[in-house]
Amino acid sequence: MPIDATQPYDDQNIFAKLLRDEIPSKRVYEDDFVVAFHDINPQAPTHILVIPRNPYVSWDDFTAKASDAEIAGVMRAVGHVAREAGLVAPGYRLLVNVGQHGHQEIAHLHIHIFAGRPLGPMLA
Ligand code: DGP
Repeated sequence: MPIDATQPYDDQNIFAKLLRDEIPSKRVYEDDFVVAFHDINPQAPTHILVIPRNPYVSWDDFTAKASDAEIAGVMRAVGHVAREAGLVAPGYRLLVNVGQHGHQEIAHLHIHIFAGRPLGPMLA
């Protein structure tokens, strides 16, 4: 079920638990700003999620509240993860779902990285 992107942050969401290592994940990268891990239900041969360590419900929450340094740190980390995974030459797609119409299901900001095959003009 898609979430309401305007809801307060709930520290019992799945990605909050994943950050606290209360549920397992296949991590591929982490730094001061983010943790990156494989999506449990991949929609492409490579499907990685990058999430901020700090508690933001959505892209809206993040861009409204995060410092410029944190926004830069998260964006740089996304680029780093894609580069380290060898995705730049073949290419990849970034996606952020927001709220009901965006079909965001987990109420902790996550940036999708899709790759590994030609993705066509749109995923939706
Ligand atoms: P979205 O629709 O943008 O909220 O995408 C949520 C993604 O999160 C979806 O692709 C599946 C993934 N996901 C859900 N639960 C888990 C989990 O427990 N572990 C991992 N690794 N991914 C999860």
